[in-house]
Amino acid sequence: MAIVEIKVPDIGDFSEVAVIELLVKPGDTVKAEQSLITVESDKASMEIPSSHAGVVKELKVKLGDKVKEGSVVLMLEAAGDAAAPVAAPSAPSAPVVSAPAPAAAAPAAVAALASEPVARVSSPVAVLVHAPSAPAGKLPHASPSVRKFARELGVPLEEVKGTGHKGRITDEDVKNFTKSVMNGGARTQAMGSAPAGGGSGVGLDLLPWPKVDFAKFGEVERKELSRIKKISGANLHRNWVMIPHVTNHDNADITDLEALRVQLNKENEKSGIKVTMLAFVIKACVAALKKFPELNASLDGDALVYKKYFHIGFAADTPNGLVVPVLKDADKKGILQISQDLAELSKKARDGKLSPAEMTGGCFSISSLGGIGGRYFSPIINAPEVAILGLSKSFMEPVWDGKAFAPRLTLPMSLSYDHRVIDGALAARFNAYLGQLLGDYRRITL
Ligand code: CAO
Repeated sequence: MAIVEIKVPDIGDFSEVAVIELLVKPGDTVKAEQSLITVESDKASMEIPSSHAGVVKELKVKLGDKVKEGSVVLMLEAAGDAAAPVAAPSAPSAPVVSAPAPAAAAPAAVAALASEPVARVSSPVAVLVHAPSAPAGKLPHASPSVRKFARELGVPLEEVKGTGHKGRITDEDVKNFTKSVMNGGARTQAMGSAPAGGGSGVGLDLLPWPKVDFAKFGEVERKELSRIKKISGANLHRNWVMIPHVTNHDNADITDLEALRVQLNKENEKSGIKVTMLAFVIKACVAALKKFPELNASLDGDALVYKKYFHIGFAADTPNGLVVPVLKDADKKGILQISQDLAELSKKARDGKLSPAEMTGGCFSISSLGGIGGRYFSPIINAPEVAILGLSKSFMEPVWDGKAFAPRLTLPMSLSYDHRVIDGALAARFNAYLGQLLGDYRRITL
């Protein structure tokens, strides 16, 4: 058994942050990746996970302390092979960044839906979501672990009175709220929800999740979801429930572009940079976003915030689950630079080495399953973005050119959009324009 120092990992852009919560105490047994403390900057709060499993010997920080990368959080008697971190290397370099959902995520139109427990997933995390640049406003003041706890119980945090420092909501406040509801407290009235089957249109009145003892029917094995899956699942759930999604499918004729791609890769063989279709699509999307700026925007209450920058997120499939690295300033980069950035970010994603800064700030996302297969799908929008483009595997099809059928390479594109912001006609125009650009890449210069 060896004593190891557990330090604050790379926390991205945050230089000094305050410790606002101690999640463990001396004597506690912790697992690798378990959260130890919560720190908070003016923009977001983060839980700092343990790089090792073991028993907490001594805390080296107290509430209110300022810490930065490298600060010692605690001394741990490490279990097993003491020197080596048990956790996947992802944990220290990518702490969970949690922040109150920006107001954009809950405009008035969905207030009723948002007041349902299922839609109360209010702690976006770095894995998928931007750290909000807008001030938190009237959003509840609570740490990620309290938010998680409230989420598990279906407690609406904005109705809980915080008794902690500066009105911060504590675990105890959430428990007390739950008790008061169990005892017939005011929540049902406060939420205006009708009794089951009452048909007020406010509640979802869903049946409870089926509880099945699967082992009764055959052999089973139970495995915890990965940390990334848990985090991205909560975000996907919120986005799916709160955003009225519509998906518009279209095709792009990429016959000529594919020939250019193959040619480029031949010419650049020695450089080691491989160009995939995704790089061309990112560049074309930037041009389409410039032409249709509503897709490069976010909802903020009753207003739209138009972004003048072009940071494009792309879904990356990793052994631990889905993450969305963000390729910054795609408008200022050429195809080769974009390809290089894509390769670097994808590798970091697979190795669990993305920093929070590399996963935040996106304006529009692309989910490409083109390297795998399938034909059209409905990607879920990455809030607070308002649209996401899904790409499937290109295929050859006979296309009538006015005189005869010609074999053309076709890229299936699926644009999911937030119907509160984007009308069907606009989405169709966006896709058609994108198709034109991909069909004749020279148009991108126009
Ligand atoms: N049609 C046909 N082939 C395609 C293609 C397409 N649309 N897109 C890529 N390919 C090919 C590439 O050219 C490459 O071919 P070679 O091996 O012959 O060179 C191969 O497929 C693999 O490409 P890639 O996946 O390595 O590279 P990429 O730039 O296309 O994608 C990345 C990078 C990170 C997006 C991808 O690896 C990935 O993780 N995709 C999964 C995303 C995902 O899970 N989305 C679902 C999220 S839920 O909405």
